[in-house]
Amino acid sequence: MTDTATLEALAIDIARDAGALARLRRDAGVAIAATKSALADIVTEADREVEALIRTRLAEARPEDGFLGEETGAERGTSGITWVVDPIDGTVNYAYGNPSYAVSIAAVRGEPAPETWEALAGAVFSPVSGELFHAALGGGAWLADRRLAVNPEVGPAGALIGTGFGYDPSTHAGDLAVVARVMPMARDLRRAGAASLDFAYVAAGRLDGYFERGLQPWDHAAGALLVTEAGGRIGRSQPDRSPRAPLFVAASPAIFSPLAEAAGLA
Ligand code: LIP
Repeated sequence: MTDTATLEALAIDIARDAGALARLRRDAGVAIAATKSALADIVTEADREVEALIRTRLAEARPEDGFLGEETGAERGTSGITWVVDPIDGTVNYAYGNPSYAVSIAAVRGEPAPETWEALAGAVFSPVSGELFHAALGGGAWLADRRLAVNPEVGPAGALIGTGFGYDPSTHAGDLAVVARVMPMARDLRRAGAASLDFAYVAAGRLDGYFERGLQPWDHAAGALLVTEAGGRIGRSQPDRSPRAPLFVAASPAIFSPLAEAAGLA
């Protein structure tokens, strides 16, 4: 039985190397390789190269584990553990040269389905800032060697809340309607463009809460563990209760319930 600290250390080690490659390729100039679900949903050659590095290193270290990556899809393993990977989260930022992007690597136990898996360890590495957020189940959430905790309370000016919008333009009106419902509790909004960093910032107390509809498993696998290990709460709409893409809410206990209600978390 692999302990979670071993998985966390592997995620940290590979995230650092993957992030170094991503930054190297960014500095050399980025080529858009293709569009995916919508014109705005792009993949760069670096996304593919970085995921290949991560996949190779994981296969060398733990050949019996499964893999679920944004760019190369799923491969089942035999160990009961699956690695859920976003090689460059914040791809549009990356393509524009905006520093808000991250490598997100998580190890989960059970079926590779967000509704049922148990996150065991994760690392979110921001190559430009050099910040590496990491967590292991039961081991706390950390920024390097500093223990993280969500904000215990919201200030009198209101909550600082992160959000995001999907690539499909037809979803934007609905997203903006939710923003209008959330604004009365907010001092301001932030839109980082990389979900894994939004989750990490909630865990670090840099945001009081975050919500977004339409995240993919690799966007949230590591970040959600950071939040819960930092004392925060995670809510996810149930797919059987809405045909729409799942809604995620991550927040300190101080505002989770009002944010989840305003965001429409059934
Ligand atoms: C992105 C998320 C972001 C969301 C974007 C996109 P990607 O992931 O991190 O929060 O708003 O639409 O899904 O595509 O850069 O890996």
